[in-house]
Amino acid sequence: MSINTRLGAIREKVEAGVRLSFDDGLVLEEQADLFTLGELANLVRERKNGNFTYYNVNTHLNPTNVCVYRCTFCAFRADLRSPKGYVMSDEEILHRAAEAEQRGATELHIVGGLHHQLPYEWYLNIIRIIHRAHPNLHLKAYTAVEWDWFARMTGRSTRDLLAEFKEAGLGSLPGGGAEIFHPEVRDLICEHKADADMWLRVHREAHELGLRSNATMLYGHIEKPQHRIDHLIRLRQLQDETGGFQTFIPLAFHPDNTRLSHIKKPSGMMDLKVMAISRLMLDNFPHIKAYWVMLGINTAQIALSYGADDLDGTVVHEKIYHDAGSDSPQELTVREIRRLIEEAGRVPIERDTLYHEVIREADTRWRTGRSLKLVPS
Ligand code: V47
Repeated sequence: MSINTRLGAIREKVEAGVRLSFDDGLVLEEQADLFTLGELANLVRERKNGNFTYYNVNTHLNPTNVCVYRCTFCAFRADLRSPKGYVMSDEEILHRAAEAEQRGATELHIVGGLHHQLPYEWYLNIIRIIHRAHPNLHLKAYTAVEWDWFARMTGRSTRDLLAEFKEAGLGSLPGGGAEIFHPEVRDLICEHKADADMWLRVHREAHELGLRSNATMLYGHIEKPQHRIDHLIRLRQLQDETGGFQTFIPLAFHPDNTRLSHIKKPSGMMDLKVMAISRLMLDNFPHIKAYWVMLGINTAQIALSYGADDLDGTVVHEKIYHDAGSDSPQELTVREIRRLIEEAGRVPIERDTLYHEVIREADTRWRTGRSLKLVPS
C-alpha cells in the first residue's frame, strides 16, 4: 500500500473518531509529514476542547533531591553524601506553601528523590502539615515510583498507602516516573525502579480510590518509535478501564549534566510530532499538556496547534529541568501565559487541578466554578 493510501485511511479513521492501531501509530511516526500530523491532531484537539487552552496557578516543591536510584537521564538527583544533596525542613516546606497560597496558587506539585534514610512518615508528614495549614491548596504529590518505594520501605501495599495519604490531604498524582514502559528501554535507563506494571498498577489503584492522575512519557533519548507507540497504547488501555487520567504530558529529554549528555536534545520538529501523535493515539485522554518549562515557551505556544490544549502553570520553583539545562524561565506570570495563549488564537481558561474553572476576585482570592467538561469528548 502506498504511503498516501495509508495516510488517507488514517485520516478517515480520525475524521470518523475511530481508534488508531499500533500499526497506524507507527505509520504516523515513520511516514507522516508534520503538516498532516498537526492538521489531524488539531481536529481531535478542537473536537475535545474547542478553542480553549487551560493553565493553572501552581508551584513546584521538591522536598529532597537525594535519591537511591541512578536513572541515567536525571540531572536532579544527588547521592546521600553529595554536597549537592538537600533535604528541606518542615519550616522551609511550610514557607513554600504559604508563599504559593499568597500568590494565589491553587496547586502544589510535590515530587522528589527517594532518600536512603528518611522514613515514609517524612513524606506523609509533608502532606499532612501542608494540608492542615492550607486546606484549599490541591496537593498533587508523589509519582508511582515514589509510591512503589514507600511500599518497598514499609512492606505495605501501595493501595493502603495511597488511602492513608488521601486521608492526610493528598489530592491527586502527577504523571512522572513513567519514562518509557518497554523493558528494552526501561532496563537501560532506570532498571531498578518501579517497572511498567507497577507504574500502571499504582495509577489504577489511585483511580479506584477516587484520585485522578496524569501520565507522562520521556522521549528523545534511546527509545525508538515503536517504544513510544507501545507506551501510549498501554496508557490508553488503562484509561479504558478506569477513566482516571486527566492529562498526558510528553516530556522532551534534556541531556545536560546527565549520564546521557552525549545525546542531542530533541528538535522542535520532534517535539511537535510527539505532541501530535500523542493526541491522535490517546483518544480517551481529555487533555494533552505542552509543559512550557520542558518545551520552551515558543514551542509550547506552537504546540497549541499540534494537539495540546494545556500549558501547565506558573510553576515558579522548578529544578528537574533546570538542573538538566532547560533555559526556559523559572516562572511565567498569569499575564504572560494568557498572552501566549491569546497570541496562538486560543481562549485562555484558568483551571484548578481537577479541571474546574477558577473564578478570581480582584485580588488573589479564588473560588471554584463549573466543571470544565465544555465540549463532549
Ligand atoms: O519522571 C527527569 C522527567 C519527570 C529529565 O503531572 C526529565 O502535571 C527530561 O513528571 N530531561 C518529572 N525529563 C516531571 C513530571 C511532570 C512535569 C510537569 C507536570 C506533570 C504533571 C508532571 O521529568 C520525571 C522524568 O520523566 N525527567 N529528568 C531530563 N533530564
